[in-house]
Amino acid sequence: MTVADPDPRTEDDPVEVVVATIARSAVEIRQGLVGRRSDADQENPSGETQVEADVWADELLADRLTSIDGVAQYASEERSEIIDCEDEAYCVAVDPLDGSSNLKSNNTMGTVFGIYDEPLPAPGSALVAAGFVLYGPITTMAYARDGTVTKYELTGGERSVVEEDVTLPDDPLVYGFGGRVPHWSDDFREYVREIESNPDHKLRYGGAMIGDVNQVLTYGGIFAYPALEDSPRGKLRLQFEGNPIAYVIESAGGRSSDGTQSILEIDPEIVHERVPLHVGNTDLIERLESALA
Ligand code: FBP
Repeated sequence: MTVADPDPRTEDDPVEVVVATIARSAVEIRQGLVGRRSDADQENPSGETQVEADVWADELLADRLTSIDGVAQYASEERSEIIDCEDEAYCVAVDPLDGSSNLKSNNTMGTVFGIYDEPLPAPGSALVAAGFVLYGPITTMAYARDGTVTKYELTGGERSVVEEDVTLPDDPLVYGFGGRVPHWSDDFREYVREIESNPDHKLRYGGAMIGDVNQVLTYGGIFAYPALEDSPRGKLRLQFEGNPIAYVIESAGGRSSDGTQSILEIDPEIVHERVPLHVGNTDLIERLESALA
């Protein structure tokens, strides 16, 4: 089935207009990566060096999303300030290019989005929809709303449904864990050994959360960027990465955790705060929480 993305001028559900706008923009973002692989000589609010494509994709999404009726705020991992719009209703948080350090080596990356019905920073319980675009051999989108996840292929102006009611396979296959191994806690290292010792499990780690999470969504398993000794809150950002990914995985029947509770239950204090992120099949996350307790 192919869905013609709604025309923002006629569609009256702002959430669907936001998603359609991201779907359409993603195809352009992918094309615009060519020639924008160099460092931008500036840092994002988390202190990471931006590449030209990070800055460009953020500006493109900011322009388009803030002009949608019903969008109250735009926040991005790539800018310090939230953009306030005159409208009320939905607040959109994006990571315009997740995993952009993979651009140099031409590996997978993504765009992540969360649509909240509360001002940012907001808890994951305020999400009304979330999803991500994966720039792989094919550009795909996983989109969660109302407790269901749909996967699409994006070709520009159209979304072709490849799978409806996506759920995590029951038998977990893949695992991927970020951060330097010497900086993992002893308890986390022990848990990883247990996961690795299961002959049914395979390591799949690509250095871009979206690529790694999409493998978990496809094959079952676990992805984590845990708390580290030199960074107790891990690396990933709650508003832009943690909450949207937790929302997608929980909508697909899996679980998320910061080590003790669902990511979606965390009350944020600041827009750019980090969170230790663990997502995947329910039994693997439950075992993780016992291992870290
Ligand atoms: P960016 O959004 O700045 O690209 O950072 C997020 C990310 O690239 C994740 O996609 C990935 O899981 C992680 O950082 C890898 O980080 P590192 O290579 O520094 O461990």
